[in-house]
Amino acid sequence: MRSEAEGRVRQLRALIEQANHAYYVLDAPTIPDAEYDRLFWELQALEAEYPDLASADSPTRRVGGRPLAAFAPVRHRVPMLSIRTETDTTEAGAIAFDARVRKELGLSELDPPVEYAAELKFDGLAMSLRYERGILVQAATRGDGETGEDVTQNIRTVHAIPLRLNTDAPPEVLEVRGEVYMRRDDFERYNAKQRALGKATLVNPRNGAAGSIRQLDPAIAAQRPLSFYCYGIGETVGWDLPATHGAVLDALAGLGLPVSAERVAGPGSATLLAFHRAIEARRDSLPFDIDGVVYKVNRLDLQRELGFVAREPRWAVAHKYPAQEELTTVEAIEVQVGRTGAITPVARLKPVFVGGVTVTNATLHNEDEVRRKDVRVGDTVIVRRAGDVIPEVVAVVLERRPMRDLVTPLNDVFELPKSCPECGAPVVRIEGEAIARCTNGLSCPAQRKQAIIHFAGRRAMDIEGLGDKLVEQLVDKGLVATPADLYGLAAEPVAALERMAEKSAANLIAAIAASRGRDLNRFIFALGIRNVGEQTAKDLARHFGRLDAVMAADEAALLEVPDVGPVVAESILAFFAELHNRAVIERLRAAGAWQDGEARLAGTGHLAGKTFVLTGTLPSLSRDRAKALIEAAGGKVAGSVSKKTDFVVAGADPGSKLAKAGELGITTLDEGQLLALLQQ
Ligand code: D41
Repeated sequence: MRSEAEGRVRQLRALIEQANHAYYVLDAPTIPDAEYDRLFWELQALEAEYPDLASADSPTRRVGGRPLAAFAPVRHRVPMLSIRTETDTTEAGAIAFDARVRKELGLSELDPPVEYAAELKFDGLAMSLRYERGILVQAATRGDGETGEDVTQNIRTVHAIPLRLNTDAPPEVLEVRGEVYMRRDDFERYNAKQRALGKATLVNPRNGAAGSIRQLDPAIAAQRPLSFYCYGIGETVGWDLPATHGAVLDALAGLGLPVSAERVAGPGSATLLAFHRAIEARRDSLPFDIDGVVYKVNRLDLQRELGFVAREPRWAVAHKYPAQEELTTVEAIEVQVGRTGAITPVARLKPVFVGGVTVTNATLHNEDEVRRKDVRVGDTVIVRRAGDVIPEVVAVVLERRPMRDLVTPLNDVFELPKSCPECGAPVVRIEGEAIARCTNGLSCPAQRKQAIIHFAGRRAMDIEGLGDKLVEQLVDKGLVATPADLYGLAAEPVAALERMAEKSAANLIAAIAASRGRDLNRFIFALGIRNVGEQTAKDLARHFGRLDAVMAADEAALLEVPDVGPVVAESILAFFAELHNRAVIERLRAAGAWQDGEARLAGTGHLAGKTFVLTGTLPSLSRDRAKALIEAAGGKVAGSVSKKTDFVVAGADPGSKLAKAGELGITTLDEGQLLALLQQ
């Protein structure tokens, strides 16, 4: 009995670790969650029944043990050095590093380029993992580099970290160094869950990772979704050291350790520069935060030759990108009125350089967010600006809240105004909606300005040179009240505006004139109908062909358009029901602002009335081509599967749409079957 159990336990551990590796390291799950749970429960039951079969490397040990009173100190047998930060954040950083390395190696211009490795600089918590004879025996934080803290219990809860190395001949000792971090999607999901439960949220992924590892209660750490990437090694005994850094990482990956694929090796500073550029361009689309890239001399013998100064190796450097989060103070909290009347609280900030620009305003999203984050005037806050996203206040640094607010806690607490700050009309917040709105529509000058700014936008009528500041003046001076007024604008009064002159006024008038005759889809988008974005505008233009047909459509006719549902249809009907809007459109028609196209109404062709949904990659047809063929035959293509769907066309790697089709009993087609149907 016992020997049978022993065999099964070994088998279960292997199966579970294999599944863990596939899921957490390779990002390619091999077994369904339910199956994983069954294996896990079976293993737990066997270990409970035969306590002598329990072992430190069992996956059941990942769920967190007893809370600790304090972490025990761990002396690193090979110190964890720090990494020098290249001060020059421009591209010159890579060139300066290469020049230093060459000088220290005594190389001249005639010598060949040094080979480098470049990798990401993960923004988390540095760790040292100690494997003895292939088993994870200890995990320690970096601490001061000499002595860290024993966080083994918490690290066992990180599923990306193998508890046992994947090899039959494990080294006596292998210390792996890397960074524990939290993926952005895991961070968002965790916070959403906490918010729903009314519990504390994490400030950012880095704090999430560091804070979780430093939790004394491993059961709490176990609930935090953490990940890990290796970037080096510490002490090794009985391990065949590869010749290069790149080969070390490859070897670690071979042992089942998570190693990022985002790394390169190659000659000279050109390799480093190219990597720096390529990653900077993709920084915001990576699934986790990085604060830079790291350059390392690839050959370990050269690393040894270069050595280190003051705990920093001469053979490595961190080249950072502009920080995406900074501290500053809130000088005021005001509200902004958007195009659709949405009232958005905005923090006016002491100017701060973040994400590559100087930021003076940050959105607070809505009333509930201000309350939840408890942002008050005078507070020190963390501001985040990533990519082209609007800067936002991430959190308040409560330790720095001015004393008066601690004594009188309600000082400067934000309250949403009851009336619109621009026009004085009542502000209402419909139940169940996060956003409060000014009820005055286009009679509100703020909404009018935003409507005109949107109308002129690059993706709408694309009127060059008509920016926010100019629109503001045009509306304030009474020169323009609606988009239609733009087409009657004379050069003279425009030239008299601030920061304008004869030439710039003439250019503006010319740009307005040049926007006449835009395609219908752009014009529909430019109208700024609520819930009608660029894609819906295109769908409407393609379906109806002429604006009059869109305006005349009733709900049933609108619902014929692919991806138009009841909410969008309602917004469109409400917009055209507004007499004011109709009057503006008539004047825009007279100005020749747009050009009607050809209607491609569903209703003709042998697939008339049939709705298709595409999912996955088809072997030969592109998505656009498949859509065009279906529409040419009179069918419609929608984005999501519903009871209205007639066919789901599925290619490789289909999404949840295929499963939904199965649930609803909808016919699925492959590419061949679709083509046959089109030919009929
Ligand atoms: O991704 C990182 N955060 C990272 C950190 C990395 N990719 N490489 C690193 N390399 C080193 C040396 C060169 C000293 C082995 C590091 C760190 N150090 C490091 N992280 C925290 C302190 C030092």
